[in-house]
Amino acid sequence: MRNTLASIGKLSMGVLIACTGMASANLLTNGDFETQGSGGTDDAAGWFRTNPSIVGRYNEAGQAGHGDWELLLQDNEDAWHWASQIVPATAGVEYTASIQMKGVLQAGEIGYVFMDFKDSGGASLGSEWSEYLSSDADYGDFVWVTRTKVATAPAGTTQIEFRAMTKLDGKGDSGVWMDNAELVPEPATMGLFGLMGGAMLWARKRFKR
Ligand SMILES: [Ca+2]
Ligand SMILES: [Ca+2]
Repeated sequence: MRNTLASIGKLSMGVLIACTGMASANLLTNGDFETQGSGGTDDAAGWFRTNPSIVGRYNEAGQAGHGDWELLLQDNEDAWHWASQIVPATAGVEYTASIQMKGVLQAGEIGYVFMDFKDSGGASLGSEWSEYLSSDADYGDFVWVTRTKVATAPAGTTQIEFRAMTKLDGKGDSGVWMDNAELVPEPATMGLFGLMGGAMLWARKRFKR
């Protein structure tokens, strides 16, 4: 009996290790904005920008955990602007989108971590996002915070557009810096892990005493 329990224990430890390994799989390229693209120092490799004169890489030393480069979204227009990436995705899978932000915002201005779920033709199937506002409890001028959104890809999803986005008012008195963008799917082996947990419970009940 002990052997049975020990082998179940070993097996689930192996599954647990497999899950831990997969949990850190960031689908985004250059989420830390450290890699320069072909368009100059303000171009972040792998990222589309709505307007290169408003959205671009920003060099800042001495920010622990942020390397040398961040993404800066400037307050030059009363409009939505973003840096984005489109990555393959699977319907029914839960995705966690997160990004760190700091800046100066006036009332009504917003920073977003944003996901748009798309079908194979590129049509939107729905969007999910989390907001960064000057009225947030954790807001302070130039204080880094993290915003996270968890959502399940709807039926028909084959890709996700991830956006690091702002809606500023164009008065030139605001700005949002973003860094360490992540888009992470739930571990594919989570179902199996749940199964193993159930098997262990059953084995404990069955063989106790
Ligand atoms: Ca960085
Ligand atoms: Ca402003």
